[in-house]
Amino acid sequence: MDNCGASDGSVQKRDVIRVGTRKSQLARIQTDSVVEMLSKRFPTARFEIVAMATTGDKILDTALSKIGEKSLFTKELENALEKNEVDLVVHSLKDLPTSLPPGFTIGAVCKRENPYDAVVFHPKCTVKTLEGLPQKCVIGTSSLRRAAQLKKMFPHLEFRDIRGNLNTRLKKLDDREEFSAIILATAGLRRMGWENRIGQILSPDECMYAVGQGALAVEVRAKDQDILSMVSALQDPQTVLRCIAERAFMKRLEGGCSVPVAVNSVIEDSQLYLTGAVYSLDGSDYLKETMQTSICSPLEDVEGPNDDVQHVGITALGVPRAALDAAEHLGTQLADLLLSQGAREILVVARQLNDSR
Ligand code: DPM
Repeated sequence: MDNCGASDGSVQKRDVIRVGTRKSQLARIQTDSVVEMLSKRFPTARFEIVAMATTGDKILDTALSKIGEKSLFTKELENALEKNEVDLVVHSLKDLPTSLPPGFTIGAVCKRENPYDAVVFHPKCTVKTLEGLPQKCVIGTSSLRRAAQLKKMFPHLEFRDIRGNLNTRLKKLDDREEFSAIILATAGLRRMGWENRIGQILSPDECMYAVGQGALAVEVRAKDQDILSMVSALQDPQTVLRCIAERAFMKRLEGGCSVPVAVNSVIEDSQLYLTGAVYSLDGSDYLKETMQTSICSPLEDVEGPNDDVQHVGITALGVPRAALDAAEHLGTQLADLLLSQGAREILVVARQLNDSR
């Protein structure tokens, strides 16, 4: 008799668990890795992957920051979730808005990869640091966040939009003489198996990362207790606390992928540290602060289980409620501090300038 594996009998009742994904190669790789982790923990469950093209995949010629739509990569997948065509969907957390539509939740945030940005140089480029590149070299990025920080740090360089999925961008870099280098997330490059193309990983002093960068999120129907409890096996408590703080910061600032907002978070000795910043488009004007909170929870979690509680769209079963609350509060407080120093004005101007480009 096959009696090995999953302790969760309820999930076993479904013959197949359907997993939705975007069609890009990176999305497929990310989804495969989540399915592999789930299969290890639930060896008798059967998974089927359903791939779909989203609006974000279809509009390849416009910079992300110019397409106001927040749910660019998520809407089609959420429709499929809602209609029970799929049971869970894998996303890069950084592509998920800080508020999900009602009925959905992020049931797991997996252990974070390296969240920092990396520089990929043109094959003919012998210099392997941004600092060392000659005057006026052109760097490709469509991220306002990356461009703002790097313009401030490396004023001798020029920055230009580059769009398309990772494969397209790398090809645009290699096949043309237009760009000396492009900036991409280290996590994405590693997952694609292109780590050998990384010339330099940017430190947080040079370029802080985007909210949620480097972490995979599993989106589910908020009421689907069986699937919620299954995916919660993938939850990484430290990653989830850091990402809740980061998302709360973004939410209070009313940011999105169309504003230059950056973060850096660290957990050390039960303290969660969050650094957050907002920039003008050219990086000349900016505000940056760090705050911390204790995430050491009392032994008894007075508030009881958190099945029904979301923190910035995340349901973190198994993580102490007090720590989740503290993380969310940290992000909100840090945003309030920056808002009191004039962050809204910086973001309003950045948004207007970007819209009129
Ligand atoms: C978001 C941004 C970018 C992606 C904006 C930003 C980069 C866009 C660009 C919100 N989503 O980072 O400031 O460079 O024009 C994206 C990537 C990954 C998830 C690729 C990348 C992979 C890494 C991860 C696109 N979304 O950033 O190089 O899982 O975090």
